[in-house]
Amino acid sequence: MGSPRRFPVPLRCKTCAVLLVAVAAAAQVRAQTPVCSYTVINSYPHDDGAFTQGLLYDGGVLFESTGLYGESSLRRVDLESGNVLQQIGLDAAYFGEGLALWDGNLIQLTWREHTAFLWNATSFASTGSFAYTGEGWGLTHDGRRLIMSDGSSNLRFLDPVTYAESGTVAVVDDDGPVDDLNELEWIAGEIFANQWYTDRIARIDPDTGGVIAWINLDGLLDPQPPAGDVLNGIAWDAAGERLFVTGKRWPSLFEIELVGCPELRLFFDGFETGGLEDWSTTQP
Ligand SMILES: [Ca+2]
Repeated sequence: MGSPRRFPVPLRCKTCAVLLVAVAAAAQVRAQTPVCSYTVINSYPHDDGAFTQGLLYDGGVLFESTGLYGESSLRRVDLESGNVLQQIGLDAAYFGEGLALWDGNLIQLTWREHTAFLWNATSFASTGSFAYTGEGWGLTHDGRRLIMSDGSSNLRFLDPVTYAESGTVAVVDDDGPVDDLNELEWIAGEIFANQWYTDRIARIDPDTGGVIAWINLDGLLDPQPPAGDVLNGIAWDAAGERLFVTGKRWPSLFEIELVGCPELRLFFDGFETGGLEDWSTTQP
């Protein structure tokens, strides 16, 4: 005599149906990644020779890292005029990339040279360097960890003192993994990331990697820049709550406000029960 079935066949089929509904519901959650827009608050001059790869705002000025071999630089820039107040060039063997400010040092990544340079943020004097594996694209920090992109759909977390990698998060939206994550900015509990060769910025939940919303910046620079001179450069004035964006060799840098977006993570009282936990079940 065979052992009795745990469930009668009809119930097992019903269980399958419930699972299918659950899968469909999860897909529905992924299909709901909001896409929001922007309005321009201010427009400022930007050096159209600056191949922007890293941008941040601190102490009333912008710091900028520019790329290309033989043209890479570190700059202090006046916001209002766009004038370059201070600049050093990188050796022609290095292609400048992401930029973050930590404990008085500017940390500047390089694209394929596996080297991050440390510069005194006041004097721009060299204060060291460290090595990492893979490519360097964007860099920011959340107050306790450096956050780095490498062109993939993963973001890496690095210890800001030892530079050891402490973890990664896979970034996904309704369409799956989000590749080509580029320049980064930590804003009110979220990671903002340019996606290379698009006019979009992803707002990423740092815990789950889920894209909270896309910001569509289509049409921000008019006329359209030449191919390759893409949107890249996000800076946040935390004190003034001002968001700045620009692009590679763009003649303008814009202060924008978001339109039709979900509230920023730390500004949203209902975050803890806001349903973002659903993302943890939809990551590949
Ligand atoms: Ca930035």
